Amino acid sequence: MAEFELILIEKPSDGVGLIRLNRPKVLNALNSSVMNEIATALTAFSSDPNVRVVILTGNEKAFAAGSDISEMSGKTETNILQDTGVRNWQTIANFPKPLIAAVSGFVLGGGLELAMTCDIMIASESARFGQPEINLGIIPGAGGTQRLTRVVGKSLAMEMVLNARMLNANEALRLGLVSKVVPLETYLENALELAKQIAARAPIALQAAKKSVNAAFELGLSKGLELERQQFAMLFNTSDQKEGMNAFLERRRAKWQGK
Ligand code: DAK
Repeated sequence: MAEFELILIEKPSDGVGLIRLNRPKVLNALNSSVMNEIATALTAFSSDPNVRVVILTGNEKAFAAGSDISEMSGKTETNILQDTGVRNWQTIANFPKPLIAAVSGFVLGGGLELAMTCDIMIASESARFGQPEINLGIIPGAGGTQRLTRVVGKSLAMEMVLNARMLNANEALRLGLVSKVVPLETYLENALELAKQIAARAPIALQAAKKSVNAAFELGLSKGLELERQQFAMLFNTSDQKEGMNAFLERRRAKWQGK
């Protein structure tokens, strides 16, 4: 894997890759180099058969406090429109394997947008979520008005985007923005345990499942059901489907081969 300066890469357990944002002095503000590194690491993980699930995390104080304001401040409309960095966001959104965000502390602006691009969010009790861009005279630009609204609904999304309202971890849990809130000391451990469990499952089915659930955000019901049916049928072309069903019938544990 390539050398990185602003993220740390680990393989903490069989089948699990971990990306840790590492700009603690600026609360993990996301500048273009960090985004390039995240996209590069994910591209490498996507073709690594030994990685089946990836965790994206920051530190206890901040997952990420947003895009780097010092990098953004002098930009013009043309700079923004021509910014090729948007490709990194697409790489993250299109990452085919399950991606878990383990978040704590500040999850703001582009940081929340990044976490919402992941598939599952596990939060520490200290996590705070917000889209405070309005305080800078801008609006969210990497999905905050779209992904957040689909999760929390219009009225609350409007309050968050128009008035920089923040959510605490329990509010985020109640709204379904995160799937679990755990003590600060164990949030990463918890995400790792979940990642290990998912990594032990049938790999092709995992990718089909991710693709199908994500289609619920992109497609209308009929098209979404059609895509689900196609993905379901495709799995009957894999050895893992035969193995999974035979193992059930023979009352033994399945051995997945990823084919
Ligand atoms: N950018 C740069 N530096 C930041 C930063 C940020 N977003 N957030 C914090 N820092 C830096 C601070 O400047 C400070 O640096 P020093 O002064 O020590 O050098 C250090 O981190 C510690 O921050 P504070 O001293 O402010 O710490 P506090 O605990 O007092 O306050 C805070 C924490 C999170 C409440 C505060 O730092 C804060 O309000 N930060 C800014 C939060 C914010 O406004 N976030 C939204 C940024 S705009 C797009 C992709 C993405 C985006 C848009 C488009 N495209 C692909 C098109 C996203 C935009 C955004 O995220």
